[in-house]
Amino acid sequence: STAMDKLTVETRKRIVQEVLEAFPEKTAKDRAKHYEVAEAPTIETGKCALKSNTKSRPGVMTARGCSYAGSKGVVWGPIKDMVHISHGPVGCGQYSWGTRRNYANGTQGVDVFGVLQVTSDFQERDIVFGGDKKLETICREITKVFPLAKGISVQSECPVGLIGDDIEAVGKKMAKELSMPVIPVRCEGFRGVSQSLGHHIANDAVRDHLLGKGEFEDTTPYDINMIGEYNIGGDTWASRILLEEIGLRVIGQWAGDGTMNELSISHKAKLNVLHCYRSMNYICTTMEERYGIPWMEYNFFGPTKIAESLRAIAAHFDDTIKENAERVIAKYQAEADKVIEKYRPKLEGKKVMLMVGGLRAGHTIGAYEDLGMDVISTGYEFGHKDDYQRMVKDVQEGTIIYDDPTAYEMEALAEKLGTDLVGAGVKEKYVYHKMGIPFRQMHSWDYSGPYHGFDGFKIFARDMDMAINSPAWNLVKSPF
Ligand code: CFM
Repeated sequence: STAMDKLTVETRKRIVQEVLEAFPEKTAKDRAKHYEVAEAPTIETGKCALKSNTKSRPGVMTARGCSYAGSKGVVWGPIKDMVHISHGPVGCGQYSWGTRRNYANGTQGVDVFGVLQVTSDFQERDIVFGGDKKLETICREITKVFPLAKGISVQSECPVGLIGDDIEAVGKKMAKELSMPVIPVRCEGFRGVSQSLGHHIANDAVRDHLLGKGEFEDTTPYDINMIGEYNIGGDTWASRILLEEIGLRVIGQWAGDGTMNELSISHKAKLNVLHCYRSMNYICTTMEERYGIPWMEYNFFGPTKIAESLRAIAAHFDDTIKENAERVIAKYQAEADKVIEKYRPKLEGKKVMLMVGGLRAGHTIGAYEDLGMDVISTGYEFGHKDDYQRMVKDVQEGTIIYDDPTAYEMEALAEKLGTDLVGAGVKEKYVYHKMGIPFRQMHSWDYSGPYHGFDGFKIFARDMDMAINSPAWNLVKSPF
């Protein structure tokens, strides 16, 4: 590290302190524990000390979601040939409807059901007398209206747990009556401190109700599962073609554009490749323990990380696969170089501030760097210690890392750091637009995507250029 880097570290530490000074003393002290300014030894060792995965501080605005969001929205929702019931009042399903943009092949409402909002729409009488009878009726209706549905999941909203409904008993009864899995998921929103516990609960429900249940004899030495790939704007498809092109066979997509059967036969795979560690590490360790299937992480954001990941994946297989990987990397590198040549001059040195769920705030750093951009601050909504330990190895010295930052902290930092681009979610987006700061949604990719794979990198580069270099910024003046 150079003298310049040391100066950056000191300046950034001072900026964090200034931002937190606006809080009452107790709050400032608590929030300070959720910050770290990256220095060389931390980056080398990955020993990030910041506090994470704790309750958000009452009275400040957090970007976090809930357990139901983590189960229904993230893990279960994308399994396309099942009907997922948002069980409880209408709002949870209604206001999260269609916002994650996880694409699926098939005919919606006929053999795939992801775009539907199916809810038990609790009324006062359901809260008073219980919703179990209603749930039975809904399950029967689903099999009539959607005869091609392969199963049902019951995604509990808060009141279901509060009033003590026995959805497990309903699930058993209905599974028998309807001859298909009816899977109760105890993902009531009040559980845990964020959507993260919802991921865990959802993984456990998949483990208990689907894992290992399918039959599949026609295996090959090249069978893998893609885990923690959700097909946001087509991400899973852009990833999958690369894995197929190096000669592997994907037998299970977890869960983007995935089917119930794929999850049920996944225990027959030779390797699990894991994109989103945060949301699906649980099922990988379960499959490792139960079936001896090894797992490894990969990162398909930006050509540098894609090439590294393809080599690491190929290393688990024979020379043919390894040679294929080199050929595929060389083929796409030429394309990626053209993309970099076009966009890098317009994006070089731009300062990026990120704040996304539990993976992308770290995983996308390489893609920005491929375009010559600097991620100067980043953090997760709900990451755990192991996520930050992974992230810190990928940041530059002086990068401000924050955990579960409040809306105020983000805005103050964006101003003080002279940020050129903010990447976060829809709750943040319009605040920055009003501040005159370019913004991209890093959850839904706005209306764009995919961003995974070589195909995605082209779109990523174009979108970042479009946001930052739009002539609109010269035509408006923010009054704020
Ligand atoms: Fe994994 Fe995700 Fe993410 Fe996530 Fe999410 Fe998401 Fe996310 Mo939004 S599963 S942790 S709970 S990569 S929905 S597709 S973008 S917060 S960083």
